[in-house]
Amino acid sequence: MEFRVPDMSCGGCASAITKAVAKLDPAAKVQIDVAAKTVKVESSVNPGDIASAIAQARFHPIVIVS
Ligand SMILES: [Cu+2]
Repeated sequence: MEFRVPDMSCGGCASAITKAVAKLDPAAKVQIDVAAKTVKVESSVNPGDIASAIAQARFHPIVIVS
């Protein structure tokens, strides 16, 4: 699945998002491109729940590929 996170702007944001996803699913693989503002996640958790976890870290993710 892939998300666009427009309010992600630096490595600190990226690590906060990675931690938020890992808290929900420790087995998730997270790949972040800060410049493109995209977050790719490999996880068996559904995209809505991953988006909620990212939102709880105070970002505003948009699902672009589920
Ligand atoms: Cu940042």
